[in-house]
Amino acid sequence: MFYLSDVDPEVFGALRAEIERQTTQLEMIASENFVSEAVLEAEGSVFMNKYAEGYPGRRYYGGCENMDVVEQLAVDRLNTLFGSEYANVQPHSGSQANMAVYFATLDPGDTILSMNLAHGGHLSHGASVSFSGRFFNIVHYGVSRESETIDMAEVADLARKHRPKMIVAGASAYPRTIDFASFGAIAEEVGAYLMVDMAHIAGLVAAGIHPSPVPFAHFITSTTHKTLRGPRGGIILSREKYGRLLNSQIFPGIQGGPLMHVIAAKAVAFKEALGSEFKFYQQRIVANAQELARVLHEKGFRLVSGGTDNHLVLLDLSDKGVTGAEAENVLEKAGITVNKNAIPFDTRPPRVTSGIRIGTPAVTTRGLGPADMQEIGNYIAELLTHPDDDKRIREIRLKVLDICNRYPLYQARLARYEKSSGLAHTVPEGQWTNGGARE
Ligand code: DSN
Repeated sequence: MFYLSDVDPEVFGALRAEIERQTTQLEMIASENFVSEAVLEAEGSVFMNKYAEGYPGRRYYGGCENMDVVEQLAVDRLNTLFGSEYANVQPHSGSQANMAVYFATLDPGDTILSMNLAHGGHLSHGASVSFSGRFFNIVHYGVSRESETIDMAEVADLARKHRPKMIVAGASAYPRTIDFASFGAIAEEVGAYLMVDMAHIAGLVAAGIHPSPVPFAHFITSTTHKTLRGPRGGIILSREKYGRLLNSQIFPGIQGGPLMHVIAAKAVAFKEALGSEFKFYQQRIVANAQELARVLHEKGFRLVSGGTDNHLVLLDLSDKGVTGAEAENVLEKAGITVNKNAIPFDTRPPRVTSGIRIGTPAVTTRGLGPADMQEIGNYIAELLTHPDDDKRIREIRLKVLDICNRYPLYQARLARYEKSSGLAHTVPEGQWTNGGARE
């Protein structure tokens, strides 16, 4: 067998280091998660070798019968999961899912009304540095200064004034429930399409914990790797009547061959999401985030919007003498991984920020519950209050390691990596071997 450790020790070294990092730190980046072994197996498979341009039953290559099986499974499971009529599982990412919807429905220069990135929106919703901001005329809504929640009156006013062809709802740093029904009513009133990008909350929606956008939106996009806990990738949901348009916009419009190994992994993840445990998992994500919010609030930290309804909390550090960047750094030293994040009306630049975003999907996958959140909340508060106290940081790092040991992750994989290192090549020099693919 040609193990990675033997063929490419440098890549293997990085892989080993990464699994060690993932297993010995508390992953609290709100957009990340840990997939199951079954998802990893499907993605790291010979599905990778196949071209399958087209759609099930209508491919541009021979030999696609097994591709048709996995793609159809993914589509059917996804429609069952969200109660949608049409699903496309080929987008390589959330950004490309969004691009396909825009390109299928808008002309360059058309107006999109979407959430401001600085208030928790997303790059692909019209930021000037993204294709979306370059191709279209963007008008942004934001959150109200008082409540720090989406100001639906402002959304309605802007929609009436600018008559956008599309309204986009969805966010990447918004801790509250999004009112998709109101967005739908505003879109209908002004004759706009409504696109909901539910990437962050897709798992909560699938489990019925966040209201579904499916009854209200013309188009729904998502990634598959956040709360949904699948492989990295994108999806589009819609009504059957838009199916042909969306299919042709993904392929050949903006993509070539679908990543069939990723689609196989998506199919597996959707099956897992249809299972009875998934709802419990999503409920626990929210319970964990709310417990974390409670502890941090009790310790004197200000939470944007006062708390959370979902999987993340946004912490305002502007009165704490520590920037978002510094906070990210000190937490990382102690083994707690988060990201600096702008808070609404932030006065600091995006590379510094006054906030951090903390999410619970990955630690919940690991098995942590509200009591652990209490412990972690206390550590976060201590670290952010004493960011220069190296002794304290080291002590907390050990306590974080202890939590990680209590909730092990990818143990069988780790053991396999141990075994697979140090094997010698068995092929005579100069002989063509296909790198072992024929074994
Ligand atoms: N980059 C993702 C996030 O962290 O929220 C959104 O695509």
